[in-house]
Amino acid sequence: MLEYRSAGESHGKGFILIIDGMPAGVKIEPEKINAQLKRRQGGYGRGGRMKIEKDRVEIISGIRAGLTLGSPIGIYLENKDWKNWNEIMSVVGKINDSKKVTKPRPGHADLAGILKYNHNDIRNILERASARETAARVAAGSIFSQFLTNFNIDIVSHVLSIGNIELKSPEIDFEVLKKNVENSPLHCYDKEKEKEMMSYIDKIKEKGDSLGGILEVRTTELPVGLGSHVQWNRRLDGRLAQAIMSIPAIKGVEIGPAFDNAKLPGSLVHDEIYYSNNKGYYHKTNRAGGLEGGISNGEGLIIRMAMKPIPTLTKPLNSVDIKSKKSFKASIERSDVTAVPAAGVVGEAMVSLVLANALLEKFGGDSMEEIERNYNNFVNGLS
Ligand code: EPS
Repeated sequence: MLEYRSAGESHGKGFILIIDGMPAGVKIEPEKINAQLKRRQGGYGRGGRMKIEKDRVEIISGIRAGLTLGSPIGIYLENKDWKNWNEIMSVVGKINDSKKVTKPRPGHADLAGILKYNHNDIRNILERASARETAARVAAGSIFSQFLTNFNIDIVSHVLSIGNIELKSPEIDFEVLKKNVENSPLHCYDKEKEKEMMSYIDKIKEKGDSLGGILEVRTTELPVGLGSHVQWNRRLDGRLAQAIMSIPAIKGVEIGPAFDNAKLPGSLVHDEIYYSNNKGYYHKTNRAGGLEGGISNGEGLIIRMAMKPIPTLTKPLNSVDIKSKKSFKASIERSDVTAVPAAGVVGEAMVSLVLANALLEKFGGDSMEEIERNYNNFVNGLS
């Protein structure tokens, strides 16, 4: 089983991550990880923190001469902002009462977190709840996607809406979509709509407010047979939904056009099955989003996610101070206006994790050679 864990706080020294269960002999290029980290840091609408951070990985273990060893992969990711916080975040010493955060922000983990963990300083919750942690996920995700490349699986994300400015999910080839989205400030395939979204972000920023949106993650065609219908927790759709919903601020998930499909009769929803000698079984449509019965059906994956607006507002909302129990208006100076494009990069990482895991379950082995043998054996045996 492929496992990923991280440790780290937003303004602490940095993040450490461990990936366990990666087979030996997978080619890994650290610069590809750094390129993904850069993509996550970008995207129109990010705030001041991203000017401080320059995310790059330091690989500690598990990779030698560009290939995985089969041992745990350890990675360190520095927080450049730590130098401004090392006193407040110090491992030793005492926290001065005046430095404690006592004003919970609506929409954050602040209040539920301190009640659950019995803290009287909200910083003890917000530091780990911060979306800074998603940088570690993206670093790990790049390792998973470099593994998936060996099976011709590529992943892309793109923005379908920012606030109420929206686009249709496009009927275009994966490669065309990827090309259109590359170097686009909002990871958006339509340049005109993108301009509209950007000026909307500017307008909302002036008002001290924030925006959410809808994103889509797509993959190239997956091998048939990942996931299984036989047990609830082996269904790939359920596993993907859990992984996507674990991204901070993601509140909805949809596989294929699920919510539109729900309004239509079945005859207009289900993908008809065809066969040809060179392709084998195939579909002409992909309204199932690449999954049937919790199993990949040979088509590409299409998964959408809804992100709520970032809850750190410069515009105040009602809250209660946990020390005085008095009402106050919550406000905070530094924040992103929107992190929807960045969430897409995190979505790609989470999809990579689930797919790499499912692929290893199906074709498992300890080395790339062994997995490739198993994979080819299965794929060549399909009739
Ligand atoms: C975040 C608040 C902001 C974001 C941060 C997530 O950071 P700060 O409190 O330091 O201004 O920039 O995101 C990142 C640091 C990142 O790398 O994505 C929050 O409260 O979740």
